[in-house]
Amino acid sequence: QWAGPGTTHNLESIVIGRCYSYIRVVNPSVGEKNCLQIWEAFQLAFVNKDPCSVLPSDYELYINLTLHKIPPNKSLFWENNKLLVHRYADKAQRFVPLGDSLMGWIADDLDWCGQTNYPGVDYISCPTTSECENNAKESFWRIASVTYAKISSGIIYIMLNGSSPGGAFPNESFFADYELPNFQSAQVSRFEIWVNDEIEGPDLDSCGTGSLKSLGSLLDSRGYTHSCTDNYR
Ligand code: ENP
Repeated sequence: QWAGPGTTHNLESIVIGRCYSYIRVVNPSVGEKNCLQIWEAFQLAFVNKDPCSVLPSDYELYINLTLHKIPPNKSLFWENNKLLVHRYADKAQRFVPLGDSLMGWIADDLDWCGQTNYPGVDYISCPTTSECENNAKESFWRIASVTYAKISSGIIYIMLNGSSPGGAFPNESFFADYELPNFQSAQVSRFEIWVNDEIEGPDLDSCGTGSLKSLGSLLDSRGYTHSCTDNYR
């Protein structure tokens, strides 16, 4: 029925397992969390519901239960370079991008959506954002992005892809729409932008030109100091 992949099988086991794995092995510094309650809060947002009627606020309990501090200077935002960012971040060892925080770690690469009929979850297909905006995944990442930006502090790092055909900084992006408006200016010292081209890839965009100019202006208009480095090693 829908264009997106259906719910990942064994979702409950994966969510609960990832939660325990995160708090016990990956990043025990976040302290004790109730993984069963976290699963209950997660499924509460979408199970047995119309897959196009899930709002970001439906995940509020999940966000509150998974929340932990992100150390200053450890936040890393990105666009179109997921693999590089997460290899570099090294499971929260070097940086803590949203996908390496508990709320993002649990959901990363999973698919999920509900349906009103039995069994309450659609394992066949899920709506994409072009089919309906208020879908289970989109709403999840929206509230997660807003929350992550709000709790980020110190130097804020942004890693972008200089070989991206649409420009390193797409003007419609989670960063522009949900993160940039939600930084707490009093706790942010400055922005450090890295523009990395793909290995052997084209150099389509770089610091100070094209889409990076727009990002610079957006940061200026909000009064933030920023610097940019091309192909930071
Ligand atoms: P894409 O399209 O390159 O990659 C999206 C994939 O990364 C999906 O598999 C998604 O898991 C997972 N993911 C991890 N963090 C996020 C996320 N944070 N997000 C959406 N998906 C995420 O990434 P996008 O869509 O451009 O998003 C990058 C954004 O993440 C940046 O704004 C960055 O600063 C932010 P799943 O379960 O959906 O398959 C926010 C939105 O941290």
